[in-house]
Amino acid sequence: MNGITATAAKYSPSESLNDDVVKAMRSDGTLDPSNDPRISRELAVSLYEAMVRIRMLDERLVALQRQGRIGFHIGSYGEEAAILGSAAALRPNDWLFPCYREFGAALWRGMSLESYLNNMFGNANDPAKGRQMPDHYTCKAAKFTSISSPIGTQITQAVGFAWGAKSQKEDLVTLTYFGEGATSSNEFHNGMNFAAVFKTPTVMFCRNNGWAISVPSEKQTASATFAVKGVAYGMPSVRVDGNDIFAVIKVTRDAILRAAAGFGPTLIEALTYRMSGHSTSDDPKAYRPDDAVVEWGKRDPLMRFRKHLEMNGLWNEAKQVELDARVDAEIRDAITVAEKVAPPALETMFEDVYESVPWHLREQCAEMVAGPRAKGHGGH
Ligand SMILES: Cc1ncc(C[n+]2csc(CCOP(=O)(O)OP(=O)(O)O)c2C)c(N)n1
Repeated sequence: MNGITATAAKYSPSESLNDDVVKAMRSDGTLDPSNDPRISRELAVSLYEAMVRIRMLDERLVALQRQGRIGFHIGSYGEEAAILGSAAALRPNDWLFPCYREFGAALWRGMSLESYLNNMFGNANDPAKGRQMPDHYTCKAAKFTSISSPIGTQITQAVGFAWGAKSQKEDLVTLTYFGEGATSSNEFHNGMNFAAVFKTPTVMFCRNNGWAISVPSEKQTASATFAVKGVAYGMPSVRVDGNDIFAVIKVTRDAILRAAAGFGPTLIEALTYRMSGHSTSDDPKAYRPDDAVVEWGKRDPLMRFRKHLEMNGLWNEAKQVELDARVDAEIRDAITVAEKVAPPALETMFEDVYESVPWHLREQCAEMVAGPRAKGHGGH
């Protein structure tokens, strides 16, 4: 799928952790040979294009929310390299157990833009049938499970799924995303302990984006780093520059191959930054000074990636202008289509739970469909 090859490495938890942060991109446009994932030029350009696409989607979806056309958006502005780099390292059979910021990974794995936007509008074609908030998409074909809003629950799901696959001798690895705030959850402890004890083929991908809504990462833990937590559970742990897509691919690929070879889980702490608010329901100006945002803006993953491609003759201004226009049109067209689709019919609310709907729910459904709430609602 991605032209990535490497051999699996076995290393002990304590050996794995040092204060170094894995980086690949150098200011002269070259890659550090020891951390170079050696991906093809085509893959690098596709990843850059995907990064631009999700950045533009983020901007557009925030605007749609502000215009009252969708109810909510939770984005990945600033965290695109961590998300796309890790998704690009997966093999086709591997599964993703997401948090809620990784729509870029779902799109990269094959979820269509149309399907994503159907969920954002909660329309009749939404795979979640409009029963979830926006940004609670799912795509089985992309091996991308549905979003877990309760913090950390996807971690135990990923571990259980991997354990099941291991017992059935299936060649697959699960990768689960979570923020550094989720390392304070019970699910993190349960998942980490079980994964390490049973050596499940799981990659624990922590996006340390500096914030858990308004709680800064330095107040989240008394540990020196988030990666060090993995050592206590007995698994190799690595810190990576989360805004360096090449380094992210390298460490994630190593962890996947290690897991697939039967050596168990790895914890990855990707150092990145949440450049916008937690979601469209949040105003970070209430708790965060602008200086850090300005500082991290200088390490913007998209800008760094573009610069690297330009220095290697793979990108230029004309290509950028063409890409911006193409992606803008693609997003606009897809929004126009998704917005026109009617909401799910009200009675669909009663589907998918009972094989035969009990009498009292049938009665409630009939009452609702005949009642005033149905007026003007799609499908009635
Ligand atoms: C069990 C639970 N408690 C609280 C919340 C409310 N909540 C939603 S997101 C969030 C912060 C999560 O921060 P982090 O894990 O660092 O992820 P990030 O949003 O930064 O990507 C909280 C507390 C929740 N969704 N679930």
